[in-house]
Amino acid sequence: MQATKRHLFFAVTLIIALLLAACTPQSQTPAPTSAPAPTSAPAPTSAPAPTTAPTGGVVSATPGLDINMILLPKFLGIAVFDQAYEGAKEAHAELGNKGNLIFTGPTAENSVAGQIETLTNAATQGVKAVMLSNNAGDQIAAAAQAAQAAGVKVVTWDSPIPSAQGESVFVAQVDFNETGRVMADMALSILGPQGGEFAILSASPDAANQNAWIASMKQVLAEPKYANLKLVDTVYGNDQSEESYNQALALVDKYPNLKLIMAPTTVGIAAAAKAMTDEGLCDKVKVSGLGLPSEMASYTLSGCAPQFALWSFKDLGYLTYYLAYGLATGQLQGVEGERFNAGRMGSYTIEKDPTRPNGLRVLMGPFTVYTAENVNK
Ligand code: RAM
Repeated sequence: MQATKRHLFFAVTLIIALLLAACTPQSQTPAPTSAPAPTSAPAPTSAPAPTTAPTGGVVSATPGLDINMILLPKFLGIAVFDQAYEGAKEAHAELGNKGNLIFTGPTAENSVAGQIETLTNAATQGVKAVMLSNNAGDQIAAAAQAAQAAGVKVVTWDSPIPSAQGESVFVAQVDFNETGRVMADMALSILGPQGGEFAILSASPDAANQNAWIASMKQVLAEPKYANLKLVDTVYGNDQSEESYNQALALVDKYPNLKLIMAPTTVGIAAAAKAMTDEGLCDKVKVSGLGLPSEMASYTLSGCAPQFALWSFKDLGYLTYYLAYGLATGQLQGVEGERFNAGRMGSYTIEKDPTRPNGLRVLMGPFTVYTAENVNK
């Protein structure tokens, strides 16, 4: 009798799940972020979701399960990671996960060791998924592999594990090769065809995302169109405001003809813009890169940082949570071609990461390029 009831229950649950799946939008294009569309050059690059729809269904994860999940940023105290946590919390509530969503991270000074430690301890703390923005390059791969072996899914977001070892899937905010082009286009647009000297102010030397973006920018710079843009140096402010501020000033001292600082980090770009503003250098040295509108608006309106780009970190946290929940509950296997629903963002496909030899990714997008016209919208 009990068994019959259980069968009936499962059958009804299955039918409801199938009906829900049928009603869910199947679009391959991620919903646009709330950020406004760019209103002036350079044109935004589109980072569309994969267009080849693999056969098979779209997995809509059964809500209400009970798993503990960790959202692990590079370190605590960066605004965009708090935004990602907001998105993850939204998904956590939507999915009715009875377990805990833990937002934890190391300090900036202890980022590499701290991230490795959190991964290492995850399994014994009853955690089933760690969502990692990797700040440790491949140094974290062994800990990630050990965590996976102990039953913890490791989903990266924002910054992947370069070798993909120990990583189930990477949620790519945008296509990493596009990032290089977006930055090159902003530099060209700011400096004009006559170009000039510019330098990169990056985050940490182990940050896989920044390193990949810098590499892709260098490739783009080799094209004839960008011949007058002369990259003179790459320095690191470790995603710390004061260090980035000092590095920006040191660049100006070292390169008297410097015309632009390109910072592919929200911390670095805001610090560089503040440094140029404080020193009255904005007429001589412009700032661009990847920035948070709320932190950059005054510098964009003043003309110091005429253009910068970003994506929605809230959406990134939300999408990452949906994927990690599906994997950690065994409803997704984490294989190429698998499709899943991510609530309000629609459906996504796990695909080969074209920017890393052995990785899998889910591509979010799009980029938004901000200028004086849309930075306050
Ligand atoms: C900083 C971090 C983050 C990066 C952004 C653009 O907030 O380095 O990883 O994605 O900049």
